[in-house]
Formats: sequence, C-alpha cells, structure tokens
Amino acid sequence: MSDPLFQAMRQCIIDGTPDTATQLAKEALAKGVDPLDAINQGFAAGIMFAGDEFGRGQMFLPDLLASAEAMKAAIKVLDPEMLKRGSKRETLGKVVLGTARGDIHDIGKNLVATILSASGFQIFDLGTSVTPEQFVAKAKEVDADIVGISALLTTTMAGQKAVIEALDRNGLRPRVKAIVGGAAVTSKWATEIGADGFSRNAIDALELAKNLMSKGTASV
Ligand code: B1M
Repeated sequence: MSDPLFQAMRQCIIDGTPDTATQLAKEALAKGVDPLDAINQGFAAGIMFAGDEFGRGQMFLPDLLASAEAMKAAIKVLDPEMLKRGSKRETLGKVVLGTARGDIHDIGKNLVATILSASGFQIFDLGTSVTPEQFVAKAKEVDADIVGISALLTTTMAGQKAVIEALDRNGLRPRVKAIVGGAAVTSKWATEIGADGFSRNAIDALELAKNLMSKGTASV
C-alpha cells in the first residue's frame, strides 16, 4: 500500500478526522479511483489499524469512535458512486440485513448493504442491535429471500444463532436463506449454527447471495 493517496486515507482514519476523510474520498472519485479500492486499500486499512491499537490498549474508545466517524464520512461520499456503478442491474432478490442483538457495529454491515444493493438486490436494512423477532417479522413482511446477520463481537455472535433458530421456529427456512458475517465469524461457526452461508467480506457476500439465489443453496 504505497500509493500516497491510499496512505493519506489510512492516516486520516487513524487520526479520526472526518473532514479530511470526506475530502480524500472526493479526491479519489475525481481521479477515477474505484470506490471499493479506496475503501479496501485506503480507509479500511486505517480502521483495522485503529482496531488493533484499541485491542492492544494503545488507543482509547473516544479515539476509536473518532476513527469510526471518519470512516463513515468517507463511505458517505463513496456510497452514491458504488450504487451508481450497479444501478442498471435487475433485481436479484430481497435481503433483510441487520446487526445482531446487542451489537452496534454497522460499518461492515453497511458496506455489505451497499455492495448488494449496487448489484441489484433489494435491501431492507434493520440497522443495529436487531432482535430475532424483528428479523423474523421483516422477513415475513417483505417475503425475503435472504436474511443476513452481521456480528462483530464474540459475545453477540450468539445472536446470529438466535436469529436462525427463530427463522426455523417460524417455518421460514429452508425457503429463506440465512447468511452470517463479521470480523470474528468463521466458516466453522456458520456451519455450527446451521447458517446457509458465510462470507469474509462484502464482495464475497455478493457472490454468496447470488449463489443462493441461483442454486437455492450455498456452501458455508
Ligand atoms: Co468495536 N470492537 N467495540 N467499535 N470495533 C471490535 C469489533 C474489536 C475487535 C476491537 C478490538 O478490541 N481489537 C472488539 C471486539 C472483541 C471481540 O469481541 N472479539 C471491539 C469491542 C471490544 C468494542 C466495545 C465492547 C468497546 C467498549 O465499549 N469497551 C464496543 C461494543 C459496542 C457494542 O456493539 N455493543 C465497541 C464499540 C465500537 C465503536 C462504536 C467505537 C466502533 C463502531 C462504530 C460503528 O460501527 N458504527 C467500533 C469499531 C470501529 C471497531 C473496529 C475497530 C472496526 C470495525 C469495522 O468497522 N471494521 C473493530 C476491530 C476489528 O474488527 N478488527 C472493533 C471495518 C469493516 C469494513 O469491517 O466490520 O469486519 P467489518 O465488516 C466486513 C466483514 O466482516 C464482512 O464484510 C464487511 C465488509 O468487507 N461482514 C459481513 C460484516 N458483516 C457481514 C455480514 C454478512 C457478510 C459479511 O452477511 C450478513
């Protein structure tokens, strides 16, 4: 990651400066940089570094919050361009998305929503800290094809299992597929809780969702 623009993007997230993040995101678009490259090679590198520093006790919560705000500011600028790039695609399916109960992390979930939406999926985003009952109610209401549950904390991963159990209890599966993701989520965990799919990042989530729609099943 030697490109000075990507380097500056990474640094502004570490510094927690939303104004600079906004400005660099605009600069990237003006230079024709793919918005996903700007996120993956620039801004996300900063938030991962900040997370590692936080984990090692080298950064405190207010600083991490500032980093998250800067990350959101960048994505706000890049989002419309990502959506525009996918705007001509047909509707591929309905996806209910949310972060598991007790979990307020939403940057990754929002990225998944943007990528799926840009690629033609209809997204019903329930936001953060969503209960199993809320997932079930929305899936019924919109006749969802896929329910996606994000979890970033080891403690809230249990919420993914609770959603899958609630979908089963309400007779929604196997027609409605359940997919899971988030930093600590593994393929092993996904298998253990009976999810229909797992993905490590937003791009893989798109492939997974497409597979589920075309084949009716997907491997975890
Ligand atoms: Co928090 N946090 N945080 N945090 N935070 C982590 C997750 C942590 C690993 C940091 C650390 O200690 N190193 C740690 C969790 C430890 C653990 O449980 N194993 C942690 C902690 C401890 C906490 C608090 C408990 C801190 C405290 O209060 N003492 C607290 C919890 C609050 C709560 O939820 N109840 C907390 C709070 C926060 C902030 C509010 C400051 C902020 C969140 C802001 C927000 O989201 N609006 C925050 C942040 C920013 C992070 C880190 C640094 C970055 C997360 C992120 O946005 N990554 C994170 C460190 C880390 O993950 N290494 C950390 C960038 C994003 C693009 O990636 O979210 O992984 P990610 O999403 C990816 C993939 O995972 C995947 O695709 C996405 C895009 O490629 N994916 C899916 C995600 N969801 C998917 C769903 C799918 C498919 C793929 O299908 C449905």
